[in-house]
Amino acid sequence: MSLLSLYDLSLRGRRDAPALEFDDADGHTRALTFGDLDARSDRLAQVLAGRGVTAGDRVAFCLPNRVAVIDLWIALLKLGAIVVPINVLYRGREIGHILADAQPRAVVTTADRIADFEGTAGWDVEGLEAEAAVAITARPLVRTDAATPAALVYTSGTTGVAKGAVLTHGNFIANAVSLVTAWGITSADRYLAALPLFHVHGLGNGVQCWLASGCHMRLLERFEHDKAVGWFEQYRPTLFFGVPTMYVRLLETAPTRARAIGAAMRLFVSGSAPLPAHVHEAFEARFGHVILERYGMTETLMNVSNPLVGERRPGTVGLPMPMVAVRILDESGALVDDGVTGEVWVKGPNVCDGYWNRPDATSAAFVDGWFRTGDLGMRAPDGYITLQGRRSDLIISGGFNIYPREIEDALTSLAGVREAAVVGVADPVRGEVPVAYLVTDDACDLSALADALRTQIASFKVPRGFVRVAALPRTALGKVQKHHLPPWTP
Ligand code: MLC
Ligand code: AMP
Repeated sequence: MSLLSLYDLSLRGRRDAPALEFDDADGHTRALTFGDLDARSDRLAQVLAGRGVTAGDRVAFCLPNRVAVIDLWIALLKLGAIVVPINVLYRGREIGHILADAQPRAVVTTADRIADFEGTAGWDVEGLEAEAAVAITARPLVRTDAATPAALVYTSGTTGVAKGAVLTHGNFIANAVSLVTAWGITSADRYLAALPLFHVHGLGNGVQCWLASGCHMRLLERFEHDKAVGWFEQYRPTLFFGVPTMYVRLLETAPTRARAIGAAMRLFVSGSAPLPAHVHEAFEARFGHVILERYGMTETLMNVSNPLVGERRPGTVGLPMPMVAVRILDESGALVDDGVTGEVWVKGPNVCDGYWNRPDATSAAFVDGWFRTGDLGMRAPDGYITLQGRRSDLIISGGFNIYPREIEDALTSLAGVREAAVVGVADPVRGEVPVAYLVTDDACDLSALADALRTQIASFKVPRGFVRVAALPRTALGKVQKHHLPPWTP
């Protein structure tokens, strides 16, 4: 089965059913049926084929959430092409690396951003939409199956260089089928989509669950915390997927409004970063709902989830997903006992094929068919898994990943910065924020560093604090001992 055959249960099987609501560029709310989505993506596929896109080609997009992302996703799958999502917050360094690695035929983006993709064909999304509006409605005849790559999703590696996880049609199918089953999603659900569609939480979970179940989706351009309550009240969703920062923001909702939102809701799901137990508890008190926390990765889609029916245990990520096996191993590769911390390894049809162009990274990540997540965890005797950090020094801020090494490299490329060490510091809203410790020339102006970085890397990666130190604490072998850096206060 290809992903498209799964979608056809909705696209062709529920043609006249309302599928999607979104705001167009003029701020008008528009509605589409599943049949409309099928026809729109057929037309867009014809336009893309006319521009030379064929099976196996990579086509990137760098767009905020809008209907064009949905049309593109389905159209590119219909062509057997490989979708490369690019975070809209990415800047020069990040974009340059993805383009050089994925070698996309084109990047679909807004007119104002085409210049950011120098060296690659930039296709203006509005131009594509206008052409598609008058194209013929015919589905291309391209054969795809579970092994066909569907997307190349970049995720930062421990080396600081982002790697493209090759996610197949089969990976997305396995993830969609397990989530729809495990979380009881049906065509009666109403899903409020506020997560960015350029990451797997929004794309691999949100969009897939929607199309596989045939439920209704309200697409928001992005999560804006001052407007979020209004959307919940207006749309009355039954289903919401969010990162912990969104739940922290939602706690500001007045109690009576929160209760009313909770009364219409069936399921709140959290993931992509740890949900603090106190947020879990405060949310239950305010909204009358126990958030269901789950654990996934770009490379594996969803691995572990608290149950829909049964105990959703705060501070844990629950039990392995229906098709996923989980083992926890020590440094020597031996299974650890219950209650003992080790590295989480996973296996299942959800796990990606490997990293694009990176045989070494791929063989380092896979051992005997098991994928090493790099996450540390522990299993309770009743099977519930608790995550306890990572083997690497990944920082997660608002659900976006930050590898210190990438920021350190960007910092040391700036004039006057001799050495840099970046660490994550706890933040009540974003979970963590990055802070930089620097050894610099006397003339180096710390206050200018943030602006200089902003042109190179995404704003969420720009350190919130810059601290000058005489030297970085190092081991005898020269490795920076980040835990010996002085504390930082905002
Ligand atoms: C955030 N910003 C955005 C944006 N999201 N800008 C454009 N589009 C978006 N989608 C920018 C803002 O402009 C601002 O920039 C900064 O981020 C913070 O914005 P805010 O309005 O203060 O937001 P806040 O209330 O803090 O919430 C941030 C957030 C965002 C939660 C909306 O962090 C977010 O969308 N996170 C989701 C990330 C995600 O999907 N991760 C999944 C990865 S997959 P400035 O310049 O002021 O800093 C994965 C696997 C798995 O991890 O298990 O799911
Ligand atoms: P990404 O590379 O963006 O896909 O991020 C994946 C990482 O996010 C995982 O390896 C985990 O470290 C982290 N993560 C995802 N879900 C959770 C969760 N529920 N609790 C803690 N960490 C999580």
